[in-house]
Amino acid sequence: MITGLSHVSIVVPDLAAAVDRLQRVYGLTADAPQVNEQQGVRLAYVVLPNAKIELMEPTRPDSPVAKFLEKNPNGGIHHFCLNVDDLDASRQALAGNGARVLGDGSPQHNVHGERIAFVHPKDFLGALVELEQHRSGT
Ligand code: CMX
Repeated sequence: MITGLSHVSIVVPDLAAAVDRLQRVYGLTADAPQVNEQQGVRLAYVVLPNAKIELMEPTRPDSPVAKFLEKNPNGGIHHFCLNVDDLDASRQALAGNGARVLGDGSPQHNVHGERIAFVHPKDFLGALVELEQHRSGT
């Protein structure tokens, strides 16, 4: 079951420059950058009361995010992320409704160690959607 909006994710060509710009222009403060080796991204979050803004840059040439930057050199919105209470149940329910949850089912994790999966953009109105299971349900 979908329980809320976790974050909107923007891929940027230069994380430090993006963090600096959000601070200077919008007064938004990002937390310290962290690396998610599995996903090949360095990221920082602006934490808002109801959701986060995630800023990401690739850490290696074969990062999926590097592929996105090749197509969009100035960056842009990459995905948004919905919280789910049970990732396996959501995967199964969505598959039963004809929506493709990407990957072979082997576990993927966000930088906080929570389980994640991605829904094929063509099966969510053209937008890439991440599903994130709350830590309590990991
Ligand atoms: N928005 C819309 N469409 C997108 C997209 C995006 N951001 N990224 C890819 N697509 C489209 C592709 O164009 C492709 O379309 P076609 O089937 O028409 O060619 C399709 O989706 C599949 O993309 P692909 O790159 O060919 O497929 P892969 O299996 O190689 O990659 C994907 C799947 C999209 C999940 C991967 O590229 C990706 O972006 N992974 C997300 C990595 C990420 O954001 N990790 C963050 C973790 C954050 C954390 O730690 O919190």
